[in-house]
Amino acid sequence: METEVGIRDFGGSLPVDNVQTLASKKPKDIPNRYIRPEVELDIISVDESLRIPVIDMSKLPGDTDELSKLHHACKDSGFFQLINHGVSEAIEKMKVVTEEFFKLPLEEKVAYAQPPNSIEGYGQAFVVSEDQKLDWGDMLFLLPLPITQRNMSLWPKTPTSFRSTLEKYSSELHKVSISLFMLMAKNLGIDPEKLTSMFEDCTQGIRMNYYPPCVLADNVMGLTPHSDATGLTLLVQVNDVQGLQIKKNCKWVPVKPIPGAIIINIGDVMEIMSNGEYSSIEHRAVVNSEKERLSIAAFHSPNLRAVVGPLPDLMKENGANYKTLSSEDYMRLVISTKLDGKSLVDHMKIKYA
Ligand SMILES: O=C(O)CCC(=O)C(=O)O
Repeated sequence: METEVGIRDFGGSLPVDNVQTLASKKPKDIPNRYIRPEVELDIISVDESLRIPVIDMSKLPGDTDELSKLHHACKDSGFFQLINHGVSEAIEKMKVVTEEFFKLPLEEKVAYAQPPNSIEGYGQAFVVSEDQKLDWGDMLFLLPLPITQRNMSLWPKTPTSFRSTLEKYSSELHKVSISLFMLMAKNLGIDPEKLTSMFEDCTQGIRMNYYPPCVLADNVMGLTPHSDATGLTLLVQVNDVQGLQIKKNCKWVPVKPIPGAIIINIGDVMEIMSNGEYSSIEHRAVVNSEKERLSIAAFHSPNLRAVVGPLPDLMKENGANYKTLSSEDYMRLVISTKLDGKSLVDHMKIKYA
């Protein structure tokens, strides 16, 4: 019998030290691989007008003003906060088990360590060379969808409700993503089926991020600036410590999460499929000097039978602005490339002379 290929077969990250353990020793000197001299020079915006839009899911799809607000959020901002989404219970439970998992002793967490050459499990992502700068954070990355591809040996058994909670979270967030894809298709003037068919049986990755405090918080980076390689990302901040920043007009704008909201961002795939009508946005996570920070990102990517390229209905008279790759080749490229701003989507752009 032929075995189904999944993104966990496409390679992984090089093993690196556990940052939570390093931070717990409260070192005065932070190893050079974490030090990013450029971070101190970055400009942080205090401009309130650059705040990301808020979309009320309970008003959709009926309220045409809210629908139009969603369209502009996807076009102009690339990020928005979703309120009244109807999945609060699943989110609150997921936050609890995530915090409990990262509180476990290291010996228990490493039972779920990334196997060699795999992106799934407890560890770090996108480390592709020995001299690359490292992020000040650890993560647990799992692939709950497609269900046939789940590697249950990497799903923590402690806390005891972790698995059932993640299962529910995965299906609830997937449903929210499908509702958003349908609304976006409506706003883009295309048949919703043309978009949702690629995401109904999507590849869903859930990354639980743990950023320990750092004495040199202004010189390290929790998560390197990047845009997400996915269709849509649904992010929740677990505890009350801010750290997400998005890039606008060459400045970094801190995002203040509304309690209970899901932060949604357009991924590179959605930028490519919409032929540039929607745009993915570079973002990063900074570290706090005193408090740990946790977040959970749910990435929704097209199934591996799909193609990643501009949707024919959106090419209009000007043709394609991006190349087309099989979803499988696209995912292989994503996994083998280090995070670097919008470099991946730039690579996919067709540059006309
Ligand atoms: O921690 C955050 O707020 C951002 C997380 C993120 O961008 C990611 O996991 O890709």
